[in-house]
Amino acid sequence: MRLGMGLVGPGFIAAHHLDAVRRLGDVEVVGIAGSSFESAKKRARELNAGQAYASYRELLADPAVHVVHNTTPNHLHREVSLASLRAGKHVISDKPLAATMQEARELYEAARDANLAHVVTFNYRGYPLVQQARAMIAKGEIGKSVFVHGCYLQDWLTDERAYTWRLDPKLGGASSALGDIGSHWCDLAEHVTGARIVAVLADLHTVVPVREAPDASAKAFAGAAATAGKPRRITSEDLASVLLRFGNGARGCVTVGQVLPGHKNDLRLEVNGREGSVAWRQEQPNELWIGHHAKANTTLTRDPALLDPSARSYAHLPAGHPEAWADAFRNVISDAYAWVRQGAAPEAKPVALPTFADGYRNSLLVDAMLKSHAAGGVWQSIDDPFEPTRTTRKRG
Ligand code: SOE
Repeated sequence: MRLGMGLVGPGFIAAHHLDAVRRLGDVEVVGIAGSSFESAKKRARELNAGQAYASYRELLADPAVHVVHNTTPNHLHREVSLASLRAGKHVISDKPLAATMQEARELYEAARDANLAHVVTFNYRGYPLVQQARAMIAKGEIGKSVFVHGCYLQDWLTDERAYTWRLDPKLGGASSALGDIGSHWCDLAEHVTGARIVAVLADLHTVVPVREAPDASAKAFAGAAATAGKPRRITSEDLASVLLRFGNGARGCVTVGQVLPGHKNDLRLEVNGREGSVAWRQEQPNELWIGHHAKANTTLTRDPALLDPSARSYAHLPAGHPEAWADAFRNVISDAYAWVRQGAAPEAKPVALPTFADGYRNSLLVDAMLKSHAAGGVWQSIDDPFEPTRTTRKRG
């Protein structure tokens, strides 16, 4: 059966959702909804994305749409995802799952009980060498993990004339850099190690406390505005350093920032075990560094023939033909549609596919970091009352 997709919120990331879906070959792009009928029509033309709907409710009423991609700004995630689930649609939401921890929990509970696929685009899981690192750790190849560290650094907010809705707590949520990109790192660290972060100690900072940009709707990576606009006071963080403790005893730390010249999309994750280490960098995604103490270190280049069977299906080209961001994104979307085709049964969920449970879990982490900082930089444990990474659900 050909599945139909509808997209709500045709901004920066929408084109990549459409690209990923088209590459699957068996999904029809039915149409898109935006902030107005006019904007939907314009974007539908630009993206060749089927029909334009006057509102997202109209899109949800269309029986040809089976899966909704929610790529709205954060403050609309809850409303659109909840309405989609209630309309019986499978949902693929951009991260963060919602603007607040309470909203994320509400969405997780609604998804858990809905018998529908619910996916959050923690897309960095889709890289073959990320899956390779996960498989190696799960198989004990680096021994007991003792240290998990890295960073997620960008520079697109360096200029004080750069602005984005992500910096407005009403639209982006209380956290900016941590919610936008720290969230990706934490998800990846937990996914790769198979261990939970159980406590955090965070130091947050706003390097650029006043911004002068005319266009509040500017997209990520849009760069500085040509002219200065009215000054806007910024309260959310653009820089963060966080110490971490994992449930398996490992220690960790991560630095996150979006005002760091030269760093474009610099996500790095390293895990040191008692027997060896693995390290991966998003900007060199076809290489996995494998470190040893008493023999030579190696670099594993992405080669389907050399990958663990669990990672192999995430690599599509032979060695020497680099794969990157769009390919990893497509892998996550491909897993999402595979789950939909299996009736979204919890036991059929591809292991690497991030769900609303992971989105909720992630919001608990970001919330704990905000609390840790607000309390003056104290250890804050993660309040995780009901094991949300299990995708159990009530059967109706
Ligand atoms: C902007 O910081 C952004 O687009 C993030 O929102 C994405 O999650 C990340 O993948 C790339 O950078």
